[in-house]
Amino acid sequence: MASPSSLSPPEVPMEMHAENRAKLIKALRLHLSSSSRPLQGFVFLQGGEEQTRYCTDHIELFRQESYFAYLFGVREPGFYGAIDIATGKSFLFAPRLDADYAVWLGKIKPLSYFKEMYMVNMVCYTDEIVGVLHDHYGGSGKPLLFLLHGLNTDSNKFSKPAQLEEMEKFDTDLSTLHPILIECRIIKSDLELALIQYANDISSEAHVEVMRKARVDMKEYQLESIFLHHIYMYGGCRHCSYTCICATGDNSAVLHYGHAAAPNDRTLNDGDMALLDMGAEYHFYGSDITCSFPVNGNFTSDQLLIYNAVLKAHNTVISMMKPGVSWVNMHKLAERIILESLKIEDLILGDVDDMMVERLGAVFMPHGLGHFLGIDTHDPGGYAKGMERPKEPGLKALRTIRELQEGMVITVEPGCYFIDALLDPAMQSSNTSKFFNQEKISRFKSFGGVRIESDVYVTCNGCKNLTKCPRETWEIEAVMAGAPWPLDKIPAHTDNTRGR
Ligand SMILES: [Mn+2]
Repeated sequence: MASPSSLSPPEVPMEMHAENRAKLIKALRLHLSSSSRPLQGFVFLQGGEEQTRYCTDHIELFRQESYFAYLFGVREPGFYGAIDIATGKSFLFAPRLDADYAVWLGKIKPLSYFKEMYMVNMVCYTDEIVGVLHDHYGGSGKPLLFLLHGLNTDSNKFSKPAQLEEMEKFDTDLSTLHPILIECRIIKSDLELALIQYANDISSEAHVEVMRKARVDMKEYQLESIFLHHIYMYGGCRHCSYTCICATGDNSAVLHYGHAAAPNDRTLNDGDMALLDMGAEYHFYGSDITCSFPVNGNFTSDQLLIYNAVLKAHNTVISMMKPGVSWVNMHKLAERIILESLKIEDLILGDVDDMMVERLGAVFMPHGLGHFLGIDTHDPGGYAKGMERPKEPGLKALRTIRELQEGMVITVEPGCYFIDALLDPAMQSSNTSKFFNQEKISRFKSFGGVRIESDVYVTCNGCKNLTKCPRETWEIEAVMAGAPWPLDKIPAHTDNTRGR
């Protein structure tokens, strides 16, 4: 039987993490020399800890902390890692497991296993950290540890610096490492890009599978289930980058639908739009893809109108992306294209420049155009120190305001939604009520929304879309009617059995 997938999980390139470490040390040394500081000390990170479900002994499936994953690729919990700034030498510190581990959780691996697996210079136990780092320190006095402390501008939470009982035996620097490590993570290497591409490939294929199998009267969670099965069964992806958003009907106007209190449990109705935002993660690197389509397989004229407005914004932005382009301008461009399309169809009235001044775009697209993607779905670094978040509606939701640079991976995800909580006040406000064709808009009250989201890599003179889903409405209708994807791929069996 032919596999429903053309893919198989690629080998994990551990040398990628050695490259990541080398990149960090190079940048850190450059920074230290430029501020006339000695090239000594250790980058010192604590990996993630296993968590239990509240007070129980139910252990949640562990996923490594992202900065630790970036530098060391370690999948086990309870590790520490260090990199010697003077020599570039890398160290891992493994927890000493008790004999019971071997009974319940499997053979206890020797340190040599981790040394080989993770391609580091030395592996010791966590209770040896103080001794090992003191032995290897070339400077005088206490060894200096560069710890990770800084703000995540998406969550507003701080990364937790490594903790150690005997931290008083070291000098610590809490401010240098974080901004430098973030700059490293923003620009992807070829090996990182290959993993993000794979996560995109398997997720794109899974989205197509969902389109093919979606039927009226199914439940939203069945669409989620088809996706999860495909990425795991054929892609080896045990984790998603984020909780699946499988919204249909008016749920598709709920931007982060799918959470525990809205668990993808609605029945699909004839005439609904579906908005499916789902992405697989493979060896820590993720994808973030949204497809929107009519659940019955055929677009109505209203659905065509909204979908094509969003698609035009998506395609135009991608056609403009290259190094040096301002992301704020791309966001405004997407807003303008959506507003122009709504105006052509008389949903809104008046001058689009005036609408832009009043920030009308944010009524239909309250979120930002896109965000960095990598080990985290919202990869860090959107705002470096000193970059100020815009205050205007819509723009304040931007997760980055940087100019594009070669090597960035960023999502392009314009959307157009009919959200009562935004539309009602805008239609009553003295500044914006004049723009709305109340009668036409009311027809879209329970429409929900459309989002089209692709993951895009910025090249030296343009960009490359890593996502390979059907996007044109006729492509979606063809795939939902059973056509192969890509459309020009003729299945082998049609060659001989359908002779003409
Ligand atoms: Mn996204």
